[in-house]
Amino acid sequence: MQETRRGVLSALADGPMSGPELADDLGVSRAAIWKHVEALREAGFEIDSDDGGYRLVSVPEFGAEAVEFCLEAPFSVEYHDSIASTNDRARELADAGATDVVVLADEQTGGRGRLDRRWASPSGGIWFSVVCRPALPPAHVPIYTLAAAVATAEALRSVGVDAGIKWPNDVLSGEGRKLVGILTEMEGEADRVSWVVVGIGINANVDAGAVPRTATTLRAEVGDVERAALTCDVLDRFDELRADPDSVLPRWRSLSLTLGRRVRVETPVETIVGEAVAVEHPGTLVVQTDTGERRVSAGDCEHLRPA
Ligand code: BT5
Repeated sequence: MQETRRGVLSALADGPMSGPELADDLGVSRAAIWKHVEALREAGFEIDSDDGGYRLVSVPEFGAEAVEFCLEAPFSVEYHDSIASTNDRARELADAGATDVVVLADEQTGGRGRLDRRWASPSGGIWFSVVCRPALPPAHVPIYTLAAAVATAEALRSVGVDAGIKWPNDVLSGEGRKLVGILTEMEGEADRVSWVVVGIGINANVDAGAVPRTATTLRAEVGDVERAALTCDVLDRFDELRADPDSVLPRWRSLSLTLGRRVRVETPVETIVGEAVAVEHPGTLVVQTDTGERRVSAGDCEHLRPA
């Protein structure tokens, strides 16, 4: 968000203020304050003005400004009411050199899962993709996927959802239904990534009938949520985790629904069945099978009943 505009908002968040006071505080003209207030009104902020000055009445429910208003992490936000896929748009921005940009949408018409599966993304959800340029070798990128799962599961717990993580990247409800999917894509050289796009889809204010039967939504679990606040919470946690990668695995383990379970993991080349006994940097699952320990870095994991 433009800096003066952000200044106007944070001043008004503390209480009403007159145009001249705002102008003085922010070091701009009164006409400039008026222009910024008009722009904020257009973006959905309800700002009253009377003899006492300007008063912030309400903030928009969703959108770039709503998220930038509550965000502490240094991301800028590009918002779309409807877009094919936020990951596709984020990849375009990444190819053009962008970093720390979030592409956010209310609806996706071509949402993608892993292996080009379809991802249902009706209006009312929280569909977004984060463009990052970490100084990492490609083999370490899975830690970003785990960080996104931790950030999302923790944020969902803070709004009352009994969320846990199924390896590697599904956030499930207490009954094991999928609430969130994460799709990480990257480009890079052998020793260093050029960009990483982390796509996160949260079934938020959506009817359960609009997502597959194996899934659920926040509306069905806890009722509608404040989407902008939840998006900010996820992004702030993700930003904190990427700055301290060593904190990801301990937090992931404490949210894990997979460790200690019997699992079947389908990898591109084989099927591994056994007990999930550990997760190791950068996100490798260790499975104890009848023939010994196996380490898996990617695949689809299914939780099985105990043998
Ligand atoms: C995922 O794939 O779980 C990754 C989903 C990532 C979606 C986000 S939304 C923002 C960004 N932009 C995109 O285009 N994508 C990302 P996977 O593990 O392959 O799971 C896909 C499977 O989940 C599908 O085959 C369905 O069975 C199921 N599914 C589809 N839509 C769903 C939904 N809304 N909720 C839960 N499950 C769903």
